[in-house]
Amino acid sequence: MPAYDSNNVFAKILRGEFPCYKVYEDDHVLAFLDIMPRAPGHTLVIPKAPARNILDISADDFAHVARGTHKIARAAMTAFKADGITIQQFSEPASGQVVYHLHMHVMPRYDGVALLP
Ligand code: DGP
Repeated sequence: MPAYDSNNVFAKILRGEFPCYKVYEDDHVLAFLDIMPRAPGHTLVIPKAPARNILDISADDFAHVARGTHKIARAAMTAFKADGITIQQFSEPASGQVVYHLHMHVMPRYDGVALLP
């Protein structure tokens, strides 16, 4: 697996070099709206620690990501009056990963409504 590359767009967002619509931030994670939403309120939760994907992060650092994802999923249910939540995470090209800084997709879902492609 290639090493972490700090030129990726989410690293630039973390450094403040690229804009984002911030939803939540603490010492360990940042959450912001996905630029290509597959559902209303589609949010990405990323670690501040440099990690290419879930295969490249310590269990301790991932615990912070899990905690942030849990918080965002519950908040999104209320904020977007959703019926459910889909969590997705892609690691490495074979899975469909495009941006190489670990991110959790948090997507509000509605009864009978499919995700956008
Ligand atoms: P993937 O690596 O396959 O999980 O897809 C990357 C996701 O990141 C995709 O849903 C679009 C989103 N994305 C890509 N570039 C940007 C960006 O500059 N800003 C934001 N907010 N989202 C981005």
